[in-house]
Amino acid sequence: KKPNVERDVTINKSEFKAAVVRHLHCTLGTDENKANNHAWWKATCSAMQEQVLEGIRKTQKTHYLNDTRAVHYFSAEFLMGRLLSNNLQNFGLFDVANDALNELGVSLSDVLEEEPDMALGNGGLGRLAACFIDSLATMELPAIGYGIHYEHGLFRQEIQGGAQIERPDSWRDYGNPWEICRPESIQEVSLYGYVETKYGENGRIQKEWHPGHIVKGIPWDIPVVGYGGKTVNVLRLWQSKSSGYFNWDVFNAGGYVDAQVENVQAETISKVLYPNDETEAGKELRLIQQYFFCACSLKDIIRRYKRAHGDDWSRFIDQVVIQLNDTHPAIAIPELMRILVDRAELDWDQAWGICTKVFAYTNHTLLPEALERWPARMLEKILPRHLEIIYEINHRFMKEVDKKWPGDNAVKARLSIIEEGNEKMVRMGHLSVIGSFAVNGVAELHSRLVKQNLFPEFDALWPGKLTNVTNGITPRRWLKACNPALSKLIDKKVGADWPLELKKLEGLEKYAGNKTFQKQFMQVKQQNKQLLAAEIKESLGFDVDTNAIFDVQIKRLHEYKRQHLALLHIMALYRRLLENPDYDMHPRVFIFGAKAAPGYKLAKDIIYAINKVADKINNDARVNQKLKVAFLPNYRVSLAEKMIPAADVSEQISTAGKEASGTGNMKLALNGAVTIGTLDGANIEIAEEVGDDNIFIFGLTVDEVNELKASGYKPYDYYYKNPEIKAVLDWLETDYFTPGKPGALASIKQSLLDHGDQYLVLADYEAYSKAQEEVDKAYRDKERWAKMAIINTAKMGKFTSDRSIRDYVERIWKLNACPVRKG
Ligand code: 26R
Repeated sequence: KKPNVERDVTINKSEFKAAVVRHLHCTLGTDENKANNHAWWKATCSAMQEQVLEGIRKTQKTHYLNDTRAVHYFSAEFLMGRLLSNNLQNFGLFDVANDALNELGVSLSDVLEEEPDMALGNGGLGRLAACFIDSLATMELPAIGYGIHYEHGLFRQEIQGGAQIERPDSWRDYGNPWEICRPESIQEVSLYGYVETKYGENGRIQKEWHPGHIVKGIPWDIPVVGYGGKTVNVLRLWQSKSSGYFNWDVFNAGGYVDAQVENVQAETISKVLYPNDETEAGKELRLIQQYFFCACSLKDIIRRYKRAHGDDWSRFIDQVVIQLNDTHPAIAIPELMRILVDRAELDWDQAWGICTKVFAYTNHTLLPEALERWPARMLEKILPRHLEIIYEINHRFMKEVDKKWPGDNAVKARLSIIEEGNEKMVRMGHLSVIGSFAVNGVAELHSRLVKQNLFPEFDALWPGKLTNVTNGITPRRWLKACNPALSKLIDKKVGADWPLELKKLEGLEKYAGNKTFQKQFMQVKQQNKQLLAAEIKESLGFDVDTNAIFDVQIKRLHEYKRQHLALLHIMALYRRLLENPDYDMHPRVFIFGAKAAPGYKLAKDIIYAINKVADKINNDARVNQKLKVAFLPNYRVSLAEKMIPAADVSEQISTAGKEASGTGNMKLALNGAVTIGTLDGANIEIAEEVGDDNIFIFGLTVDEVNELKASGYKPYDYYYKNPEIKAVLDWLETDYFTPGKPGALASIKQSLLDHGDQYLVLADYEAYSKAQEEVDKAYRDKERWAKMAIINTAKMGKFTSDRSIRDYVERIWKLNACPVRKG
């Protein structure tokens, strides 16, 4: 059965073939005999792009004619991955392309592998943005993503001698067939300089910002094809360029070289994505990046609005809603105030009334070190007018606080945008809450903690403003495209429209106990494991047994995510096997993928330790029939698409209260992996959906974590109490895993004992180890496991990003779908 979606695009195999060959000839200047896979990839993209461009044109025309309200998703990161397979899939042309290329003697799957990932993001937040714009287009909602056209995305990870090495990512080096440059929409952005205060005729104080620099923003549009191929929205990414402005002064002063230096500085803005995840570096260039893309995007929005409504601002709030993806674009709030007050000459209250009906803010983390704070001095230098505006916002806000809590200076200090201290800091989270009409966390537990701990008085001040929207993932990429075998099996059981209505997967539940279906389901898993085993062999050079449990932990490396908890357990299993060769366990392969921020020492040490322990275990004939460890280098979207369908077990073992939501947890469960996890983030909601029998929950709850910390957590107690913990920690200090280099892994032990084990690894160790024994037992019961796996897939309906977007649309954005049809 074909998906029950009517499509505008109708192109058959021979037409597709002709288009590919035409592009091979006319776009690439090569031919069928000379073309390598890269050329075939480009030609196939170009053939697709014909359909895509038609879709963009129709969509934009329809939105314009209907004068639609639209959401503008502001995000410093969009982790798109590869686009060809997704676009083919969403246009319903995957099989057409496959057959067409086949007849040309070319393998589509090889061609797809030619595409570099578009890795303009770090992790969860960036990938969420990508899933959201997929859902927005699929649901035919008027939407545009705004971000930065980084020349270099997240670094490529190499592993040398077990250690992470960062290499530049160059996703556009050989051209990007998808992006469309729009020189007609270039914008200019001001930086530095000073503010002049003038007095107008009516006594009105006028502020004029005399910038020191002006840079140009060049927009590149990336198509976002909705499933069904009807709506094609765009992701608009800004590239910085020198404007030439101000350089003339320098030039006239004889500074030709200095002028070139300024050019280089302007072009530096969009050069590289900061690879820090959850650690604020406070770098000037990062603030400039944020302001650069926000200012370009706001100008773009206002230009489009004025084309339809002229200088009448009264309908702005009906047409425009801007979602801030974390505080990275929070500077857009004072920027819109500046435009309205200084440029459009609205009075403050009117301007603020508009602002606070336009912005909504999503918080993605509670970790204190990830909350953005900018030194007031830095803001003053780069954006002098914005700092003034922030002070004015804060001044008026403090008056409001005083009305609610008269004379309470402590509450004022807590709520103020400005953090007083040695160095005055601007808290971007506070600014975002104050300047937005809605604030949301990304899972039930997280949103509760945002309300209770992060912004407590704000909830009392504005009841209802702080809410929850649980994250989701697009089932098009994360099941239909990445797991074709399972998708076909599901089609047969519940029909083919589950990618649009994921709750339909519940139809699988009634087959969960069915022997035949269990066999089919686990056969698909087995095939996927074979594919991943081949990948492991190719990348790491060793074999893994596909009858073993594939136990997968894939996410950025961070202490709170506790990859080292998994590592301690692996070492313990190794030790048990050495002490007792008959130690009873089902063979297991632990598979990791993780990048560490380049400046995060302990995270890099953990990667090194995983690789060193892996080397030893994999080459130890005494144990390697039962135990293997594979750390796959350069974890990224396209690698996730290969790992997730092959996973039996999904590791979601963060310290309770620290992982805002997680989204890998959803992807793995959707593909039939069973979770071992803590009661954290969306794990809690996953457990609610699948039921306690179909998930392995262990460890301290948020309340228990708080109690333990309040009572004075002493990691040494666990070290002395539990001989296995002591043994593996001591083992880390020897040179067993790093021959000739004793102590090379000692920093991990130190962090857990001498540095206080902030993330309670040792406190949760025993519970984790016991839960892993339960996993082992469950897996050995083939029927029980198959049933669990099926139920996990069946119960993931809630976690489609279509549901998340529906929540945003109904509760926050108030948008209407706008069907795009022929013509
Ligand atoms: C300030 C800067 C250095 C920075 C801080 C934090 C840069 C990037 C981040 C990453 C954060 C915001 C992030 O990705 N959070 C993740 O968001 C996901 C999507 O909501 C969640 O699923 C995940 O739990 C959370 O860690």
